[in-house]
Amino acid sequence: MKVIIKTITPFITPLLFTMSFTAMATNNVIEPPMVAIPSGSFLMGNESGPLNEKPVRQVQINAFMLGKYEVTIAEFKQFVDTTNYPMPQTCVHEAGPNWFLRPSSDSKNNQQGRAGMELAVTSGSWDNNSISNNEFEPVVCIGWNAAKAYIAWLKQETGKPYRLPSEAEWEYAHRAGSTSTYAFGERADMDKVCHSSNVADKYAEEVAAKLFKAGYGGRPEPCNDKSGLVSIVGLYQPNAFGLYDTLGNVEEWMQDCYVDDYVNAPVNAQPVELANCKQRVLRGGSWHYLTYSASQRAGREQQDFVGVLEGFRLALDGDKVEPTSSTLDFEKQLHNAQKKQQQKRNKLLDFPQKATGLKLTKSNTPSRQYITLNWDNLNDIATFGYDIYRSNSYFDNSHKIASNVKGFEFTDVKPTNGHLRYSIVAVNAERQSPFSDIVTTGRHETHSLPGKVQAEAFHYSSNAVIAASISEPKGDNGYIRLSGSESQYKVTSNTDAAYKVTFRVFNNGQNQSFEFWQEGKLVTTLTPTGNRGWQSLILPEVYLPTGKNLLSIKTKDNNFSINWLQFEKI
Ligand SMILES: [Ca+2]
Ligand SMILES: [Ca+2]
Ligand SMILES: [Ca+2]
Repeated sequence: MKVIIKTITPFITPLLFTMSFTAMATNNVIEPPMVAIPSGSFLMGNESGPLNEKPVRQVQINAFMLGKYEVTIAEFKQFVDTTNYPMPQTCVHEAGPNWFLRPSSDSKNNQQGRAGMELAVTSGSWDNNSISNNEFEPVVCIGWNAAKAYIAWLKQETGKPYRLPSEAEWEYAHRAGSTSTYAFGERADMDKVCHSSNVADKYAEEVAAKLFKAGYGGRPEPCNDKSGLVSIVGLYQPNAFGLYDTLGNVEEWMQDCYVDDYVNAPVNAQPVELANCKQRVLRGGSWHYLTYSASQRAGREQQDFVGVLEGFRLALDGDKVEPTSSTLDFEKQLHNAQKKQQQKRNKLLDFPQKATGLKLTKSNTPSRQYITLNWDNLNDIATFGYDIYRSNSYFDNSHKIASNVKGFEFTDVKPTNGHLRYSIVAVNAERQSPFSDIVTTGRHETHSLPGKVQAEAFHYSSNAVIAASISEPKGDNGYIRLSGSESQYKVTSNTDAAYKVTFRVFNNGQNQSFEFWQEGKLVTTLTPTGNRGWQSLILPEVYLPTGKNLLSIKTKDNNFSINWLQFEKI
């Protein structure tokens, strides 16, 4: 029989707990499924990590039980419905381009070292916020205090001394015997994180861009866990102890008061407690963060902080707990929800792989030139076709010239004149790969004189970096940077002629010089002078015979920049 408690103090006294032990046991309350964690010892912290993970110490843990999942909304709902506990009605839950920060004129509110930004606290609650979407997701927008109140209620209802885990217990259980940097391995194994955890993955990057115009700096974890936001609990592989979602999904409140290091930390499973504790520890990262290492300590949010990224799971002393019928029923319903979710996810198309091996060939017919592209067949089931992009000069934006091309070859039958660049993108109906490497027609080009030769349209270079200048005119701002290197140009002069040559170069004020070579012979060395910035340097006269000439720019300096060379007949 369910015992209805109308009001309850959030911090229950031991006396009340003792009274409830026999009187209030009930079979109706959902008690979270628990997993037995064996006793043992482990090295907590990371000697090569940040200060707050040091010093590493050996910690002894007695056998205990830990929640198999993060506590869900469905479970938490029982507590709120039964007790009318005054749940927080504001929460940091609304994301935008700056994620959970918003502009603020009060510098006192600055967050995360960002001037003029504060946490976006808006009205929102555990049962009504902008992220939660399913009762089998972990409950969030609760804060540490309401988590404790739920636990006190559950204790009273069940007679079992449920509690929050200590930080030491949590790290021990999360590691489940592993000693690697991450519970699943090392940084090099990061593509595996998506099997076990909901983190800021490639899918999250895509969803964040769509929903919030936000992202993860284009560098999410290199895999797809198919959750853009929070997920229902237990969807990923459990760890060796049978725990789900310790890494990722939502961060988890610990019992411990946050202290900046482990100097005086206990060597057993006891939580750190301080008088007037203001900050509690959070562990395990979330869907919104890049993967946390096994020793990474998070959050230390104010104890009264209420946010959408923080949840919790329960601990219980002992090594065995008989699941109640409502617990079994809850898990059955959860499994149904997981199955449904899994079916949805199976339909999600994966990210196509980036195309490799792109090659360009020119085929000249008397009337016109064709450009043919070829690339590798990666046997990628997520790739349905390829979009083809072309830019008509080095710094023209690229335009899509063909969509969803099947196969591994494409011929551009209408190439424009000039230095074309091609790149391709593997696509399916939902998403696309990053752009492939670029191929260009710019090289192996012969320039007709008189005329302007763009430095970036070289025939050969030992190490030219192509870039665009913001201070040169638009449309003529492509240049190359040479560092102790060379770029060569094939030119054709229509007569034997003397030319005035103008070099458009950048003067960085450090007397950078460059050499102008003709057919393997040094013609002259030039050094820009005067004000810092782009300038035109003139070589008054150089003789070029009819036909092909090989010209070259060489420099011994670093980051020497040249935009173009202009040849005018004298
Ligand atoms: Ca994710
Ligand atoms: Ca978690
Ligand atoms: Ca140029």
